[in-house]
Amino acid sequence: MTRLIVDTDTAGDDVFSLLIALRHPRARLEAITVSCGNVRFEQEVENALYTVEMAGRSGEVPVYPGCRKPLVGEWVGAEYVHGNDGMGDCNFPQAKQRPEAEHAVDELVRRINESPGELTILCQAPLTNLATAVSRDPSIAGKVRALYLMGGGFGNITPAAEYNFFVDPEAAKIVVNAGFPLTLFTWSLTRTHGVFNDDQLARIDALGIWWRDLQRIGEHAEHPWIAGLMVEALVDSARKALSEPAVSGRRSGVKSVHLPA
Ligand SMILES: [Ca+2]
Repeated sequence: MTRLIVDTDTAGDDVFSLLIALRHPRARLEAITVSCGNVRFEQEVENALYTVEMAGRSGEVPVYPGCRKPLVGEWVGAEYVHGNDGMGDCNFPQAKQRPEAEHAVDELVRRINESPGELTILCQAPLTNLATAVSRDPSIAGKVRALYLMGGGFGNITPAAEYNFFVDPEAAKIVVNAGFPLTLFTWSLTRTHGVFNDDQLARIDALGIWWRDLQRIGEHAEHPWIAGLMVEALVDSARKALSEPAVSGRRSGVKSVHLPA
């Protein structure tokens, strides 16, 4: 059983990994921490709460609001990609579960210290929360079981800058050099390998479920294997990428994977 914390700037893309974490039988998602990122901060929090509810886990997984702006630079949103609500302008209803009163940074420090060597952290947003947490308590870098980051690689903002690193480059520098047992999944990697193959697409098509409905996976409890299928696709992609990296190396314990777009 993998004990997880996911740090997210919840928009439609982050919803997929949250759903996997919420539904996978071998994952225990213990907390969601929200960072500044894709859309207006309060909306990101609502999107995370709505995702928990749609996964049928309302009230079971706490959502902690974190840093509302980058460490140094100005916040840059991505509403032009995700819609004003971050969910393709679906304007979903407010979830019953409400955000926790505690700050995400406090919770990261507390939870990692309380379970040394136990927690896997997945960061899929600008790294403001984790950078602040490890600046406050550098010992947490040596206490997580694994840290997975989505960031870097060829850019989707500039030719050299991927969004998460672009929005808070100072935070990225702090986290990458903090000594975490880090595996980095770049934007280039997600564009080339983070996709379903033909066989997996055929199995989904056979269900007669529209693609958009996959974002409401909680309503398809009769097909829980979809979450497994998504994991399968991601793990398969990661395995291929890790076995064929164009660039790899170690830096402060970093395993970096960087494939051409
Ligand atoms: Ca994200």
